[in-house]
Amino acid sequence: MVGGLSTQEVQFFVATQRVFDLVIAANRLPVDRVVGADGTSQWHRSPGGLVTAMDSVMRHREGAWVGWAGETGEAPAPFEEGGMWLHPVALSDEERETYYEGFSNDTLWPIYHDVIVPAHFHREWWRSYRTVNERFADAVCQVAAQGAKVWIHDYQLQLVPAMVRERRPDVRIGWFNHIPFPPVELFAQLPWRSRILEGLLGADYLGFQRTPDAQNFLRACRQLDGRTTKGDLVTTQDPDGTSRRVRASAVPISVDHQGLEELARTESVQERAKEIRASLGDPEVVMLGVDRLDYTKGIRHRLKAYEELLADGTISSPKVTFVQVATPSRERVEAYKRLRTEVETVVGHINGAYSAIGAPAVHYLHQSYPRAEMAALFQAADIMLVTPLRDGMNLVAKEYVTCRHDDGGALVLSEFTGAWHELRQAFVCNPHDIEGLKQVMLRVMSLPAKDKRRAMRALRRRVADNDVQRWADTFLANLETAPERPSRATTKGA
Ligand code: GDG
Repeated sequence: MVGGLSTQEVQFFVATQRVFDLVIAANRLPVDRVVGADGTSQWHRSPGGLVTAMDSVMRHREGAWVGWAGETGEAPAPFEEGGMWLHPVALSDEERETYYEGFSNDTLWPIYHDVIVPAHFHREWWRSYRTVNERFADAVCQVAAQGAKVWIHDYQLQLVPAMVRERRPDVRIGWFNHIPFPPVELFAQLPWRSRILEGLLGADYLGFQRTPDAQNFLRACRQLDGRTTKGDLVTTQDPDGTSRRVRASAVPISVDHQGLEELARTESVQERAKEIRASLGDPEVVMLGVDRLDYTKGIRHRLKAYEELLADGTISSPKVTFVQVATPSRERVEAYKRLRTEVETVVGHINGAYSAIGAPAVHYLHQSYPRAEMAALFQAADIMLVTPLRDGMNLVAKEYVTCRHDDGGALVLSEFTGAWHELRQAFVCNPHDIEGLKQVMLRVMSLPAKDKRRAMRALRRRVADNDVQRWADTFLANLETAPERPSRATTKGA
């Protein structure tokens, strides 16, 4: 008997099911079910940073993806879609509230994003998080071939690494955190902090967006649980008493540079970009924001800066026009409902005060768009405003740069994004500093085109060199070479 499953059980699974050498586990499958007017249903790609990145990675690899299909109740049977084996995990109505909206999005998300809104702690949310993580671990074990690589994603599944290890010590386990890992002072607030560290330390390799995130994790292991760390390695003991080392380091995520640039170069996208500018009334300056409607993204801050510039007469609409795409997100969580009301009130206020008939000062779009439309919007924008208060990476910044094959446009980027650690030629801002943000906007508007082009060329080189395939290759190579289990096993309590 090894861990939770006997060798015979593992062999039974491997012999009777479709199993894979690479298994992805993420909260959501990369697809949503869309039911047509005739009642037939189809699977469409779901939006969001993780899916955007992993979808292009998996197009070049064979593997299975374990995740929730987005509807509560019984899980659909596993199926193949776009060359990938999708293995749905069920969530009940209650689990959606407690594991997903509760513990993941109302406890962990705020704690991991500098407590921009207060985090809520409920023991029943934690119990549900554990139960759902067990279910994910079971599903992973069903589709993992002997010795497979298991790549677990994000804050919703932090207990899965240890749960998989317990059941299947034969597989190699990696985990990647798409969001920041908080400083120890914030992480320490979590009543279940040690259980989360134990869960993560079930992995062989832990990947983070930035080195400071990995360092926060290592510090938490040292300061909260007294574990030994050396460089990027932390020593842990498995439940059977075996001592192991786990590596925790930075592997910054990126975008499918080639694929997206090809899309942006198509004639239809370039035509559409012109059309967008024309329908905005051919303004002198188009500023653009594209975000999930999330309080971490600094949408209110950039609106405030824009409003103040209009109010003090430094700029005027429609000469300068602002387009904000705010993709619907987590709409059942209270903090997100409040944010939506706030943003829409501010937009209404700005438009009431500064619009002309047929020319709103802010074009606010609470909708989701096809990728080609996003590429056209990026090309239509003179200034891209990426102003999060805290963001693991921010793929929108990298997508904008990728779509600017004309070397046009300018990227204003918050210093609190992971992207800023790589995209140093962007025009940096501190979104909390509204005065500073206004100055950056004005500076970019008045800067000579040749200076902006030089900055854009450098940004584009950076993203082209570090694309999403390179990110995935590096992660998987790190997982491959992560410290092996030392041969000398210690006994419990030794
Ligand atoms: C998390 C972390 C990290 C948005 N609206 C539409 C649409 N999107 C796409 C964007 C981009 C993605 O969604 C959003 O990615 P971000 O990175 O900006 O942000 P999160 O969703 O918060 O992602 C983040 C990321 O994971 C990856 O590790 O960078 O820090 O928070 O790709 O283009 N795509 C389409 N229509 C939309 O309306 N097609």
